[in-house]
Amino acid sequence: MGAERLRFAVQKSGRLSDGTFDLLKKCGLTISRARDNLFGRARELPIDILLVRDDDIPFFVEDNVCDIGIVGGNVFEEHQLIQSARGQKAEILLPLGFARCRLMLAAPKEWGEVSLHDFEGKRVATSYPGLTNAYLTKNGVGASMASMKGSVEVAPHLNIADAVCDIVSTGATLDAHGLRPVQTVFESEAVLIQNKTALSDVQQSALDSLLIRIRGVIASRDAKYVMLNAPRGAVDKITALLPGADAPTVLELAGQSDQVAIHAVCGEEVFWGTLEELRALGARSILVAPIEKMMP
Ligand code: PRT
Ligand code: ZN
Repeated sequence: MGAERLRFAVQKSGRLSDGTFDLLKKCGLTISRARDNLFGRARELPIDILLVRDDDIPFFVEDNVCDIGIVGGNVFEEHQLIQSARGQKAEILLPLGFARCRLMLAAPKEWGEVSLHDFEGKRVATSYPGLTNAYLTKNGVGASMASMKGSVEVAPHLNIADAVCDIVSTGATLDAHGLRPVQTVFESEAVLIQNKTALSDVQQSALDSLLIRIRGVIASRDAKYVMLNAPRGAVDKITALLPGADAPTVLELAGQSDQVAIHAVCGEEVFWGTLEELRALGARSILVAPIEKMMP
């Protein structure tokens, strides 16, 4: 990897990789992969990609093997807690809004209705002993941790632990193993992390370009361009309903002085319910169009 290129660690394949490569594509980057499938290279910016397991990404960024990386917030924060003796040379640059999940304490259904304090004195199986223990301690609960790399949900059946603290998305895995979620310990999403040491000018300018593009992709993800016609008297009420829109454009319709066209960029998702409310205020010919690119 050239020192004059930004070195970027991403997950080779798994729950982060689709979101990561989709993001890079939307940033206008085409990645050509080497035959060993370990390295990639962006054509449009001086960026080298290292394709690795997610667990290695915080180490690579911290040890300056790579300058930046994308990893789950859960994995990064756990790394920071457990590896704090290493000096924490990595930090979060930007949350990315994909691979959302929750780290949750869960108990066997036989426990019935339980609260956090029922974990007192119990043994909790988890791949996140740092985050779990910190959360329980902060809430005045003393429990012991059974560290496991995977298959955490089977631990109570095997009598390795009384309860678990694991990543939950839909909750189906917990349910299938007779476990019920009790408390969220950590809300996670993919994060862009960076090594704290200074970059070369070329690397810094590649990172600056990448960040502008990523911010643009995130801003336009839920954003919609909304166009509608409405009675002039309803403009205030209608613009108040448009989610996350500031300063819409209001234009008089040709030949109809009591009617206007309203155009607005909505920064948040536009739901069907909102369209019904707009219609009830007299809005007609409502169009909601996706926005492909946006630069604040
Ligand atoms: O091979 P490599 O080491 O790179 O990948 P991995 O197998 O360690 O990780 P991977 O790809 O499974 O997950 C990467 C990251 O995705 C995690 O660190 C989280 O930040 C995020 N993520 C999002 C998830 C989930 N959703 C998820 N559902 N990680 C894991 N799960 C698992 C969970 O562990 C449990 O087994 O899915 C199951 C629960 O799912 P539900 O839908 O049944 O609740
Ligand atoms: Zn992993």
